[in-house]
Amino acid sequence: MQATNAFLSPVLEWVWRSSGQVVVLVVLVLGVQRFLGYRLLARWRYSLWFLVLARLLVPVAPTITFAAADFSAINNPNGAWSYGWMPRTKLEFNLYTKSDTLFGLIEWTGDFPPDFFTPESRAPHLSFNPTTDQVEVGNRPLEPRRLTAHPSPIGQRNVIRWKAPRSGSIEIIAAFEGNDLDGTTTDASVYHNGSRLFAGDVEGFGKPSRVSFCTNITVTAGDAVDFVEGYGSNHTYTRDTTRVDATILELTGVIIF
Ligand SMILES: [Ca+2]
Repeated sequence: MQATNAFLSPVLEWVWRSSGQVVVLVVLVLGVQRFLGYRLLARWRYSLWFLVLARLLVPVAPTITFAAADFSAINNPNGAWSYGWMPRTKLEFNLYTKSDTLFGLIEWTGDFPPDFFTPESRAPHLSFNPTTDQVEVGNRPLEPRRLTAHPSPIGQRNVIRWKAPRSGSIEIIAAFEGNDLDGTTTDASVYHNGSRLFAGDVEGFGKPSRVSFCTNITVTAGDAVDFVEGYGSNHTYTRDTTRVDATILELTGVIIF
């Protein structure tokens, strides 16, 4: 249910805003009619209401893509989405190359050399709960159909990338939340073609730790929007499992009054 709510939330937000636009238009039409009264010719009266009708009939629903809903355990890239990592201080995107099942979760990670990390540490990875039940791995309860990210001990950052399939206006909706009961300490960022649009710190567990971001931008086909998770200002990666909700609304074709 929570996963469904997370998916519907941006949709309902958009519907609410879109409905508000229709209400504003109706009020404007009524205002013009009242102001002009009998001076408003019948054909203009019909034209104004035709405008309202057209607004209601025009297909205005945006294309909505939600990284967790679109998740693939097989393909990377996966349509507009891809999963990968970046070095701590560089914006070099590297695709994850390995997908495996671990503790009931599907995990994407890279083909890192075995001696690249200390024996007890792990490579950066993205995890997805494919079940309809919460999966608990140690202190990390992962809700059904959700994505979490975990950085590496040397600061390699997780990246969920959305690549624009076409040019137009989009709305980016991002949320990052601590997913370790002992308290996550990570940094969250959103980039558009390497320019940072948002930065925040995730500290703690659950909703109190949540940082979120929403904005409208114009993209050209092929542009990259990156949802990035790093090991935070404390430069340690333990307990750094972070839930990532990444949503894109393509607004091209939507009439906005
Ligand atoms: Ca940390």
